[in-house]
Amino acid sequence: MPAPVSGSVSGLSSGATPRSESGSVTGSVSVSAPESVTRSVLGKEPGSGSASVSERTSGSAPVSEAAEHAHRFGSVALIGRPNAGKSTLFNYLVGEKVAIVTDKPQTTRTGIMGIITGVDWQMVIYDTPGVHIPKDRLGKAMMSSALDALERADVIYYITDATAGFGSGEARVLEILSGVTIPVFLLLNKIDLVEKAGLLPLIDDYSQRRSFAHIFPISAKTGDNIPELLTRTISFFSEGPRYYDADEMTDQPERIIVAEFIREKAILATHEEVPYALTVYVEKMELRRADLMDIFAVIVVERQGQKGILIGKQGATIKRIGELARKDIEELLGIKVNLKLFAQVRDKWRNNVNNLRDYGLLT
Ligand SMILES: Nc1nc2c(ncn2[C@@H]2O[C@H](COP(=O)(O)OP(=O)(O)OP(=O)(O)O)[C@@H](O)[C@H]2O)c(=O)[nH]1
Ligand SMILES: [Mg+2]
Repeated sequence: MPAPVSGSVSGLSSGATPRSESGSVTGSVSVSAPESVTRSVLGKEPGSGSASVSERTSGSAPVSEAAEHAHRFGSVALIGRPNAGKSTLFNYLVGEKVAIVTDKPQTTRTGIMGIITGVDWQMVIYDTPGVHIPKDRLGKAMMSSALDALERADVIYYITDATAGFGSGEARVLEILSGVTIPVFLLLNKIDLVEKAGLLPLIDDYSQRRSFAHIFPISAKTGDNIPELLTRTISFFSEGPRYYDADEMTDQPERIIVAEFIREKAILATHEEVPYALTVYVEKMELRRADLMDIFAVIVVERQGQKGILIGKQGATIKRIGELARKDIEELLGIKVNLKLFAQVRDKWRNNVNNLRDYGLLT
């Protein structure tokens, strides 16, 4: 495992997307674009719920080069406060929407594995739930899955929201990272929203609190500085084979991604405590014809009142959730979808271990 190098900062010198930085890359590595492959997302057994999603329309990465170096392989874990932009960055790097993203904190509830493949490198990346103080068993499970991902990584990306200063939430993340000896990159995210001059005091502040292998101001939304981030990350990887096919994006079963897409729309359509009190599971995915799939899914809430909010006046809210989710699912699966949503009340499911297991939130 390479030792952390003393911190240096990329991408503050020019207004445009910076080119790769000079000098301090460890070893020699060529970074090439993730291979762009298009094929059916359904894989071998449509609707089985166990096939990996495998369509890729990536365009986010640097220019292709011939493979001149030994192939490298490594893994990266994302960590950070809720809402910092971990899932946005994860999707950007994977090149497709796999993780759901909302403006509400604690959106991600489990670890999500993604695969990024270049000509002579491959990276496994783990999205994680945001670091927070757990209030229930779900929160505890979320924090465990965040910590688990750190154990499996060669490099850690600590993502912070550059529009916010250092606070107690960030202190909690640094506490978690205090025992970590693998390289930690600090990513100051959302720089599309801040003046670059404002980043310098922030970088100074963070650098005094911990030593980072590297600091990158980035935008997970626009991709600013992400090619440079990839180059530097791969320079920390060891020689290793390609473990996954170039067109694999994740090991998440389709059934789980479908449930997550529905949850995203349900979170966005509801307010106050409802987004946190809901979860989604897919009951059935069944091909009716080669080009049409029936999907039956259940949105679980904790109380009758929440069910009323979820359904809305004359069913308007759940109908809207279904329409929006269907579009994303059709894009994911590449076929037409008939989506049927049901609402169910399960009292205190967030504190019930059996419920959490049933909903795939606890292993
Ligand atoms: N402008 C801007 N918005 C961003 C950027 N990255 C993320 N966001 C927004 O920030 C919000 C939170 O993004 P997520 O990716 O869900 O954050 P997260 O860290 O995964 O959050 P949790 O899953 O709750 O831990 C969403 O509204 C994103 O659109 C960025 O680089 N620029
Ligand atoms: Mg997330």
